[in-house]
Amino acid sequence: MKNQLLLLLLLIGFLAGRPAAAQDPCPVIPLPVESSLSGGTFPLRSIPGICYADSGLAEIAQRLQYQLHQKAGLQVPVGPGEPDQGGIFIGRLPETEEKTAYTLEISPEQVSLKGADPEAIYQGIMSLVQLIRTSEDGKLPCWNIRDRPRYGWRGLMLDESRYFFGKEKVKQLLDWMAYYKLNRFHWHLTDAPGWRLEIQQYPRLALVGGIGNHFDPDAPVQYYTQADIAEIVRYAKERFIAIIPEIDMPGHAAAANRAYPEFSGGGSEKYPDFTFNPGKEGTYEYLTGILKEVDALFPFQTIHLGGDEVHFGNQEWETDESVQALMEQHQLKDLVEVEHEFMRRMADSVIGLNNRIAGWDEVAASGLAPEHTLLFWWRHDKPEILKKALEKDYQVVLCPRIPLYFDFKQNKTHRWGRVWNGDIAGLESVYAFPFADTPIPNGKEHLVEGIQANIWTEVIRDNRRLDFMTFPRIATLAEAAWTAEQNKDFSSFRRRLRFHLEQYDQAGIYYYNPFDPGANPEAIPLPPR
Ligand code: TNX
Repeated sequence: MKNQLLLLLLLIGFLAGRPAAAQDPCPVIPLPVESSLSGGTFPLRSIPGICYADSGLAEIAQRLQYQLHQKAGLQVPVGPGEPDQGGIFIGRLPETEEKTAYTLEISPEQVSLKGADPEAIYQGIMSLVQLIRTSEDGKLPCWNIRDRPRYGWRGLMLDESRYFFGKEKVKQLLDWMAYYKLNRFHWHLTDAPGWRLEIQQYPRLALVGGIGNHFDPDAPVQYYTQADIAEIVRYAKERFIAIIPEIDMPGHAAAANRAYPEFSGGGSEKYPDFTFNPGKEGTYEYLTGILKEVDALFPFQTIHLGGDEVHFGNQEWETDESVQALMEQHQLKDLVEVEHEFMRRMADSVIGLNNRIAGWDEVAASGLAPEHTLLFWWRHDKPEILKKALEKDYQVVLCPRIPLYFDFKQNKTHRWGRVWNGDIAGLESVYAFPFADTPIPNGKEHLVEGIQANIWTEVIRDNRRLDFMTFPRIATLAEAAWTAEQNKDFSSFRRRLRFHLEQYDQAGIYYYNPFDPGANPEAIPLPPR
């Protein structure tokens, strides 16, 4: 009896201590759709080469070469070649397969990575790099992976108006996004505290509007030149990430109004000069001129016009002569209708530039053409807005405050960060999104392009706190956005996450540690004393 008990204990101990690879489907984050392990290992220390099937894959093969060098310390020559030469083969999946799918087949002789195009193959490269980094003794376990994303839109938004982080930090964020197969970077470049984008026709926007931030209205000017933007757009493109710039209007415009007060529509006591003036013809010319430059800088052909929280500061529209004249001319009965009229005019400019209009969920009521419009549902307390928008056939991205606003707390014991009626954005709820009760009407699922987390920065004022609020929630977001619902399992995710925390340590990232919250104390948004 005693011996049997001992044996049982030994068995339990053995199972608990087995390497993650044998116990879990696969150590990769986000978890692939199908993964299985066959016997044997592929030797990493003597890879003869990387060969690619056709010249259209040469560049992506070089990307793999660079990744192996950077992330695994392996230098491997690259060139055209046939399968079965040994080493790593990069090839095409037949056209009958889904365009976003990739396969990764590892045998003791060869690694074969295939996709329809370089973008799909790139996602497979990220899986391969993660597998290599979790392998031991230079031996890569023989995984067989077939994978494809759940959503086409796997986004992250960064607010650089409230706080400006700059090129190097943004590039680092783009690197981690790519590592986790996130593919949309929504860049909130303008808001009340600062305008962060050079506009050639209106230089004061950056030179004057770029002064200050949420914490200090006199902080020295900070903005991206158009050359900086081009550099970052290129950097993102190499990682198959599209950038969506946001030029927030007609509200959240105080920084622009400091630079060009003639287009201000006024504000409120709490939010002075918060809006552009929708009653002046000149405003439309001015903003359209800005959007033309934005269009030339950002090739993804989607411009986000904001459109949120206009009521925070449009009280002066009530008494502004030009707004009153506009209301009379178009028979607009209240200020909300003025807002919609403004959005329709600006939407015409965006469509005229062959761009898609993106906007916060407020613009769902503006009467914009659904086929040209992408809505960002953020007001989690207003589920009916999402439901109605989908019924009207708007395309949507889901980014509700709870659980996808990363300025919210991730642990109730933290002192800083937002809370909504006691609700926070903890890892487990980020992981579980979309929730079973997220109101998506039957037959409208195809209109949900994907999900996105938003990093607002009123409570973030340095890189350390940005890291703390972003990591590891970025990994959690990625699995929610990529992995099929039936494969999601939070406890498996937590086991795989441990190894990623080590990678954050190696990269010098100050992250929140869910296993040991005291290990990295809360990074606080206060200036050092
Ligand atoms: C609401 S989300 C905002 C932002 C704030 C954020 C803080 C949205 C469209 N507007 O201006 O930064 O809440 O959580």
